[in-house]
Amino acid sequence: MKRILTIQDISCFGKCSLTVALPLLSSMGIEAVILPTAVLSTHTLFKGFTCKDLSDQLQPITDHWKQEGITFDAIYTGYLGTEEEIDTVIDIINTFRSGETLVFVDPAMGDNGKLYPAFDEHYAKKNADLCAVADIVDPNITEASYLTGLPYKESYSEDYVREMLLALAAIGTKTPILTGVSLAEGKTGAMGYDSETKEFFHYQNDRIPAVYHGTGDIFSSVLAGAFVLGIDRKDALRIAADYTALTITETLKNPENPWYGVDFEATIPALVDSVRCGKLM
Ligand code: PXL
Repeated sequence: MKRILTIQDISCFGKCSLTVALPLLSSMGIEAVILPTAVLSTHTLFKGFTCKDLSDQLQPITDHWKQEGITFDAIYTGYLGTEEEIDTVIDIINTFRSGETLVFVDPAMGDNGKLYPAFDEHYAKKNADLCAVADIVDPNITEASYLTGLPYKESYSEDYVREMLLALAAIGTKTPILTGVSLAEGKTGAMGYDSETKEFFHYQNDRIPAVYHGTGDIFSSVLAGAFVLGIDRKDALRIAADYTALTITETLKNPENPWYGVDFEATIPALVDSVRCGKLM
């Protein structure tokens, strides 16, 4: 069985980060080892959330794993609270990385042209240091523009997407994947660039006119899982994008839908089928 270490916060209520990554990776038949960077009462869209920073626990926990000889097929990082935490995570990656370890970084820090309130440009620069050591990164256009210094655009051509991917590769990432990319009217998806073979690849599905919190974490968890399972990159993009779209469609069926996340639990059987039998969703 493949084993993945995922490093992100745990928001006790509200569906994102570890409460999404853990069930999805397990459903894909992957052992998910978690390293919680902070415990929050809810995710940060709630007013008055509590947050207990666990940065000082990261080193002792991983030191113990090292002593035990524990190894990982992949390391997948998500939302990280501070610049110091990013430095610690880079150290952890360097400690556990072997020739075969896949390092997947979701540089979660903003959307719609803006950084999340907790972050500034200095933090974004530090996140670029983390992306530099990654095999795969999957920023959205906002995050990619902060990482590369290229302008953020809401309407763009395929050339802009390619330029952004080349700039991400120039930071040091082997295979950058830009998410939330629309290459045709009514479509959305992702485009990637393999800096070793110099090939671009992409997948688009129909845009669903609804926005839910935590869908980026769903996409990243499934994509990281698909890559560690050795699924071909185009199929990995398709599985992650179609599954994310399916969770949104499912949530839209519920008139009482909770605004804090999607009903991804209801669609886990489709994810299992898709990974195990290659079935399309
Ligand atoms: O979905 C990314 C994320 C993760 N963790 C926390 C968040 C967010 C986005 O807002 O608030 C605590």
